[in-house]
Amino acid sequence: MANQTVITFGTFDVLHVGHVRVLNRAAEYGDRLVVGVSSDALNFSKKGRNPVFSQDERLEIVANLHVVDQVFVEESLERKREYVQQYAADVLVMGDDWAGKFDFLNDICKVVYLPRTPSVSTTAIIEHITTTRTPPA
Ligand code: C2G
Repeated sequence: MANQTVITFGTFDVLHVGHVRVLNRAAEYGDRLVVGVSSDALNFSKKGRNPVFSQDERLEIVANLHVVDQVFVEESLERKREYVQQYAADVLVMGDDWAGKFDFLNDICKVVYLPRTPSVSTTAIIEHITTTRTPPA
């Protein structure tokens, strides 16, 4: 089918290769990729800490990836149905850490879970930087 819109969601804080790969693979499911980037408040409620990069910075970074056509702020996990309808998405793609969580949207779009890239996470990068940096003299 032509003109398929794909939607995906994430925080995309401290952008790394796992993020880039899931976005590249998501884009292959359609012709247009829309990305919901978690707000700072949503991120805090999910992870109990503020992201390293603010939501405006994360939106700007993700919007500048060549596979991404449009970005918006994801304010709440509970609003997935509304976002899928608002952006007329035909396919919802998520990493498989969310496997099964969005199957209830199968009535309005195809739901696809992709395997996560192993051994890379924003949390591990923050941990690495925190524990290996040399304190200023
Ligand atoms: N991801 C991946 N491999 C990794 C790390 C992340 O494939 N090693 C994928 C995740 O599965 C997700 C996307 O990259 O599909 C964004 O990951 P996060 O920024 O960690 O997003 P998250 O905080 O899980 O927010 O409504 C859903 C949420 O907004 C998802």
